[in-house]
Amino acid sequence: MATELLTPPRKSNLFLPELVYFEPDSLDYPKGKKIYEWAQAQDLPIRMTTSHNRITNLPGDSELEKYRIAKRTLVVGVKKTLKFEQSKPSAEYAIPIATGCMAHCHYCYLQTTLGAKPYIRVYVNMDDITGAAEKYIQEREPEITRFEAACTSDPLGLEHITGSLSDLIRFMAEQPLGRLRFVSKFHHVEPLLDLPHNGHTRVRFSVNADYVIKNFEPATSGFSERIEAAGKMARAGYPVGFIVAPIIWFDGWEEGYAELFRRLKAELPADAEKQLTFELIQHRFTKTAKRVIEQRYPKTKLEMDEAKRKYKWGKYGQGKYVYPDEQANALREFITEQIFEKFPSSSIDYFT
Ligand code: 0TT
Ligand code: SF4
Repeated sequence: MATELLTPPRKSNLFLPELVYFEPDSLDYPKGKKIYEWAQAQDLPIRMTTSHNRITNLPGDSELEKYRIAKRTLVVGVKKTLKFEQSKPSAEYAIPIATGCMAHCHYCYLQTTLGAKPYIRVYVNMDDITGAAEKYIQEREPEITRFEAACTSDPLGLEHITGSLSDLIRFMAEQPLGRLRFVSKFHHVEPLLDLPHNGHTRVRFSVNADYVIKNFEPATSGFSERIEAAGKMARAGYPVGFIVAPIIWFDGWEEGYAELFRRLKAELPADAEKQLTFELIQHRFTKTAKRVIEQRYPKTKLEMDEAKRKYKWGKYGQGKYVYPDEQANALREFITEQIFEKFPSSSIDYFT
């Protein structure tokens, strides 16, 4: 039977995996057991694996099919490394609760950062994870420490299965110097609305011009659903923001982005405007990403022409291609103006 934690997937596009793996030690934790019972109740094929690294025999006849199936495969495990990665510019640290995502955004950086492991991993040892977060908070006292929960996944899209965002929200509510943030392209916020959050969790919805959503973001929630969810979270007292990413230069981009802010203004309840923040991220790609994207989404209209871009050296690893200064400035200036015209009391956290 499904438990109170685990809402059975009923309506809309709630994610239902096609295959679920468990690492045996995950079943020593209540969350592992609950997910196991949920998978049984959903009649999903269940397999055991000693380690996610050994999942080599995923079904699929071609590389492309294997990739698509992997994105619908859930691996339930225990997070062993409790050293958190940095997460500039959005937060001090990335807090690990999941990696991988069921959506198919063509530009997604997880295609390269997760390498050959596009399946979805979720972790069940939440007490270890929040324990580590407490130590990071103490190290920075009396400064506030922010944790980003959406660096390697879209955690809201998995919440009906894991309940892990709810765990983090409750935990952070009690941390005077800890803050949580996450970003999503999904709208299933119901489980979060009644939680005690103490204003310590900022939710951001990823939004974009219609052209970008329609062409590059398959298997995500629609624009209106995301805005409605933002309104619900604002009314539940959460600080709310928007990430406009990736900002793309396309024919008609000015009208496309102007329309985005018109719709945001029209659909967002007035009370959501308090504490509103924007994060602006221009499209970028690496050479590796381009190669992978062309294999996985061969018909994509995503422009990835190195000759039209500016090369930005990476501190570690390979550099990335961003827009040349003239285009980047035009995008930044236009979008900044739109934001201050429509939401004069909001703030822009960064443009990157
Ligand atoms: O194209 C993706 C770019 O978006 C990355 O450079 C990070 C950036 N980003 C993503 C961001 O500026 N703000 C965010 O809130 C993100 C949604 C989350 C994020 C991810 C972050 O803020 N900082 C990060 O360091 N990341 C990590 O970047 C996750 C992943 O390992 C890496 C990808 O370059
Ligand atoms: Fe990647 Fe976010 Fe799209 Fe998921 S929703 S595929 S994490 S860009």
